Parts: sequence; structure tokens; C-alpha cells
Amino acid sequence: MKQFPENFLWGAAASAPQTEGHSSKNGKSPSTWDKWFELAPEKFNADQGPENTSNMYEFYADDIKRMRKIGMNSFRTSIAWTRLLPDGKTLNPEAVAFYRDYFTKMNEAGVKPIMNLFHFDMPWWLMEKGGWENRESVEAFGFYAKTAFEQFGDLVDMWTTFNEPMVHIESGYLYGYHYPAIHDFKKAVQVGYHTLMAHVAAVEAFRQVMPKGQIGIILNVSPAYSRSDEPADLKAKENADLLNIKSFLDPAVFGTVPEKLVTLLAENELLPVTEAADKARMAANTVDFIGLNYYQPGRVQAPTNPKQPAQDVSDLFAHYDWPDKKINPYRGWEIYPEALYDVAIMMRDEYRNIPWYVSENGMGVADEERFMDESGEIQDDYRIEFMIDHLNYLHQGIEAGSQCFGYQAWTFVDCWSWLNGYRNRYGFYRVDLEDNYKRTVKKSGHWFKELAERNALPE
Ligand code: BGP
Repeated sequence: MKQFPENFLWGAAASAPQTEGHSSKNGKSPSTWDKWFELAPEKFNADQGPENTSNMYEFYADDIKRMRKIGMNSFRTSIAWTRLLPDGKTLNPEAVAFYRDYFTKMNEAGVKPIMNLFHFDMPWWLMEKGGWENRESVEAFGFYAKTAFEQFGDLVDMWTTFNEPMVHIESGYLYGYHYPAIHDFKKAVQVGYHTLMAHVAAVEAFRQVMPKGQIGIILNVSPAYSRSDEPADLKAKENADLLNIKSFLDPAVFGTVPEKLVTLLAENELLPVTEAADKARMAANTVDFIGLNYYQPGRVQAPTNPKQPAQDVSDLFAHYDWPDKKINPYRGWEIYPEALYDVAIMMRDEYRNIPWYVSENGMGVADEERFMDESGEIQDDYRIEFMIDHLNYLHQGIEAGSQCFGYQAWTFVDCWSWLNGYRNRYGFYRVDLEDNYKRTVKKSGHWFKELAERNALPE
């Protein structure tokens, strides 16, 4: 048996906008997702918008029982900023009652809540003022964070500020997958900087309100592997890691933006506008732990004809198709579990061995009904195999001294996923959209229960 550390967190992750549903009800104001769906529903797979997701707003009490049934001892989701503070200032009493009951029931069931504050759901009222482009967003987020700690700090002691900040930055300002779907590298960097300062403002509020709890940030890690050891390819790898990983990880852990990143931005005329007090504030507000979402690695090489100054990240590093890669045929993403060992070692050696956990890892599958047996259960052996492979490498990293304290899968019940709607299924439970969101456990749910109860992987 490959034993995991004592009190290891076994669970799953999700987010408010992807699971709550009722996104226009119970006092909630719209986020960019609600508005975007109203403005351009055709962009969303099968016209599926955020109003109806897995509707945990209604089903949370039974869902928490379902969590226990598959051995989960922890669950990370987020609070919707637009539900708690619909206009950014005024508390919504229905939201307070909902979240308080939700978190109380989790605690009673022995499912530790880890609460995140922002999962791509920018309030529309703030977007109308420029969203993260506007420096006002920093203090607005700080106020929201402080309010959340004050309202729920007695029920939740582990918090995170952002989920995958690089995703809303790149998807909104470079790649067109998130609102406002524009392409502007300079704005993307400014949005990134304000996001970083908003994280700092939230940590600062946390230290005032919650002397005992722990706070972290959740980052997507796609460690970059370079095509060759040629200096140009290695430089591409360095650029990719600086932008994708170190841009938030270094400030979160050490309180500083890496010098090399500052140089790279300066060389490309991309430095953001900052305020004099920012550096000291960042240095004073580092985190207690890190969450890392890992799905697939980055394969990079030197760009062929880069523009100087860079107009796009592709001028700083290019992707290449690694011929030996194993692909998830049901989602198209590369499967490379070895990276979890590399990530564990990176945290041990480059990030002062700060405690961290796998905050998302999972396998998305389109048209998953094809794997349903006669009893109605999804036989997702591919998902079990995927997780075993990743956990084996994670275990090696822990054995080598990396301080990983948990593994949370993406996700608990199949959920709505942005423009992809319900296309890719990830849950331990299937959700039937045709039958009032009925949940049915998948084979992986039974497997997860055994794993969590044993706290060990069979050899
Ligand atoms: C992660 C996000 C999640 C979720 C997941 C699956 O990056 O944090 O919110 O969406 O990816 O993505 P998809 O549904 O596109 O396969």
C-alpha cells in the first residue's frame, strides 16, 4: 500500500457559478457570465447558460450526504460575489442564510469546507466600470473578501482568494473565451496586476479579521517542457513558466514579482501601472498554503517569427506537438501524470516547501452516456486509471519530502463549464439534465470512497 500522510484531504472542487444555479434569483445580481449568456447565447455549447447548472442552491443538503457517501472529507467551492453583495456594498440576507446553512451542514457531516472567493465571476456592475482594468476593482474585492470572512469566518477556516487567475486574464484579454473577449496584451498585463493586488488586498483583510485561519491561492500549473536544450527553446520555457506560474506563485509565496518577469515585461513595453505602496503591501501579505490545479503540461519551443515588442504570448514562447504524447481521446488534452512529481519537487525546492495541495485534477469526457451500463451506472474506468496514475506520481513527490496535504478531484457532480456548457463531464456523480438534475454515482465514486477510507493506494 502507498500510504498518504495523516489527515490527508480527500475531496473534490467546484465553484459557485458552475454549481449553484439560480443565478438570477434569491437576490443575486448578474455576473459577466449571466450577461454574456443574455447577449450571445449562441457562444455557449448547446445554449446552456449559468441559470441552471447542477443547481446545488436547491440540492446542497442532499449533495453533502452524497459527498460523505463517496468518502469525501473536504470540498472546495466558491462564494458568488454577486450573491453576497449584489451591488458591491449591501449584504444580501438570503445569501448569508444560504451560505451559513451550506457550510454548517458541511461541517456537521465532516466535510471540511475550503472556500474560494473568485472563480471567473466578475460582477456586471463592476465590469461596466472596466472590471479588473479599473484599479477600483482592487479595493472592491478587498471589501468583498473582508465581508465574507466576517460573515463566515466562524464556519470556514481555510480560504483561497482566486481560482486560476491566469485563466480569466488570458481568456478575457487574449484568447476570447471569457468576457470581454478582447485581444490586448497590454491590457491583459494590467488586468493581471490588478488581480494580483486584489489577492493582496484580500490576504490583508484576512489577517485583520481571521487571526487563526489559513489563506492561500489556487493556480493552474501547466509546467512547461521545452522541445530541446537549445538556448532559444530553454528561453521559451523560462518565459512560459514566468508568465504562467511564477507571475502569481512568487508574489503569493515570497511577496515579490520575479525580477526576470519585470525585465521581460519591460523589454516588451508591457509594464503595468502600479502604485507606490504596492510593493510593501505585497511583501507584507504572503499566503499560508497553495492550491495547484493540474490537468496537462505545456510543451514549448522558441517562437519562429516573434514580434518585438511582443503582441501576444506566442511571441514569447510557442507550443509544439510532442510526438510521444498520450491524449485523453474524450477531451483532447494531453495526459502526463509525471508532471505531478515535478510540481511536487518544484514546491519543495523552489518554494520553501510551503504546504500545498492538488486543488483540481480530473478527466473530462464528452458524451459520457456511452459508458453507461444496463443499471444506469457510468463505468468510468478511464477516470479511475487517470487518477491512479496521477496519485502514484504525487505519492512519489510526497515520499521525496514535498508537503502536499490533499487531493481534490474536479469534480463532485458533473457541472456546467463556461462556454463548454455541459459538454465535458468530470463528476463522481452523473447529473441527468433531462430528469431534474438527478444524481447517479459513477464507478469512480465507489473507487474514491475506498481510496479515501484507506488513505492509501494499493501497490
Ligand atoms: C479548470 C477550471 C474549472 C473547470 C475545469 C474543466 O481550469 O478551474 O472551472 O472548468 O477547468 O474545464 P472544461 O470543462 O473546459 O474541460
